[in-house]
Amino acid sequence: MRSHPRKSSPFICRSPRKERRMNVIDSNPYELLIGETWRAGAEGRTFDTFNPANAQVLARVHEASAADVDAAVQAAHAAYETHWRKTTPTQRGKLLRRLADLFERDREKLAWIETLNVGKPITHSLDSLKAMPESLEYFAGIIPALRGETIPVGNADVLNFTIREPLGVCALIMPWNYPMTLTINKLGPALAAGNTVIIKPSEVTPLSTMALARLFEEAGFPPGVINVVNGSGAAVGERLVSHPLVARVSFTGGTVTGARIMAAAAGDVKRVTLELGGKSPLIVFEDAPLDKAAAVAAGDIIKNSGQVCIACTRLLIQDPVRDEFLGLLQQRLDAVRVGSPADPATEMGPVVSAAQMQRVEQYIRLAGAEGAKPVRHGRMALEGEMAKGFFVPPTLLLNSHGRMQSAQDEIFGPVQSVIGFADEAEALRIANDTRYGLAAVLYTRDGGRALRMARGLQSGSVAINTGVRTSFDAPFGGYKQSGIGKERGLEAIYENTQLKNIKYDTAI
Ligand code: TXE
Repeated sequence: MRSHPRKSSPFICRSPRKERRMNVIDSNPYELLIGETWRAGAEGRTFDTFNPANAQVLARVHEASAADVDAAVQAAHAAYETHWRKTTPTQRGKLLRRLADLFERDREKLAWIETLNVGKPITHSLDSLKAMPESLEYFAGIIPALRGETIPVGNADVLNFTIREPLGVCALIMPWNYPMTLTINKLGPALAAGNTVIIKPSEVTPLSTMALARLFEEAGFPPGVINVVNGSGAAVGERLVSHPLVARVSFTGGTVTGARIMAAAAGDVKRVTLELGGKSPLIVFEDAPLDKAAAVAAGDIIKNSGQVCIACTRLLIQDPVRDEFLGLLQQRLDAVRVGSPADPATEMGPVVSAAQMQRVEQYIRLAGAEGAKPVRHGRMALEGEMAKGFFVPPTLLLNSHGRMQSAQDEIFGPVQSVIGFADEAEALRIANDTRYGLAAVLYTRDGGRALRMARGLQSGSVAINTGVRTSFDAPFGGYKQSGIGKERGLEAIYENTQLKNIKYDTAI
């Protein structure tokens, strides 16, 4: 039995009506999950986590010490060696399906927690969690795909074949923009492949993961298979990534942090999967359905306040249709309701933190200084305590060009640079002129041009005449400094394994 079980849900406001008050407070700090115990950090330190819509403290969370990180790794290693690596695909599949059912049962509650801690409008939180049970079931279902093959080698007496094996202990380091969906996306394939895990949520948004962690035990996962440690990247994250018993690190976050993690993991040649930043182009040719393209452009800036790695934050518009396209886009952005994430009518909430708000505002000022023209849109409804929230309105940086710093750096807020181009060659040149390569969208009715562009774009995902929307069953990952490796789909489960070649001389 795990120690200190909570008697009831720590989230005291369960009904949507009450939650509109935006105060979900547990007087006890959230504990760490290490092996079979829920416990405080060994050094007794805690940190606060906030509601970005009103800057109020939501809860306190125990911070892991170096000794706690080591204990979590030891627990995950022991669980892997003693039993988890020997489980059958059916046993692992059953547990993942049970977790999927429990997630579905608690989906609304988890969505509210995400809304309170991240600041996403509740309609968006509910929508983004909808596919999570199916994602867990998908990974349960593809475990039997972990097969090897027989290889006809030169000697007829020799049987040569491959088997896929798990890696061992995996560290899952999470960002703050989609804490719940990204955790599920990493957790599903890691466990399906037979690894044990340690999750480190972002210190900015730990709450929904802590609520999810309560379901692991209920689903029947044995102690040590899933562990959760909280704390800063510099202390807890770095310790985890450099631990010799950690075999693989899967990280989603900023490119600078990704490079640090890669360097820390290099010491003992750990596997790394890095899903990093982006500065994705949306390219609109003169023959495009402009209204549809404007809807996708507006959606990308509004959704999660633009804090989405695949958001198209560079709008490349062919010169003859620039004014018409901008008119349509600005009309949409002017109508966006910015306000309380708990209100179902709200389309855009705050950004995640005061630091992120300052960073975004700084970039808007920088764009002005570089010669772009920042124009703010949206209808802000910020009454009462929300006046203290971290809100930034949807902002277009008109008259930008591709080499401006504001058009090169990932801003991670509701901001888009608007850049003109004359022809296909120029569009491709500007689109590829960035250190990132995560996603690209293009709108044109010319099929040949669409395919030429899709081939030429240096990007891990390309969407033609539709927005980029990731799904759990299709591979996702960046080119260039947007990352290494693939998540989701079959590739994700392979990424969590290593391939062994065995040969056997049958003549002996
Ligand atoms: O993320 P970090 P931050 C981008 C976005 C944003 C910028 C900075 O541009 O403005 O990153 O955000 C942990 N060893 N994205 O600073 O630093 C950290 O504790 C191990 C893009 O919040 O990348 C957290 O759990 N771990 C993005 C996680 O890494 C470390 C999503 C992410 O933190 C660590 C979020 C270390 N040395 C931000 N340092 C996307 N790709 O979707 C930090 N961490």
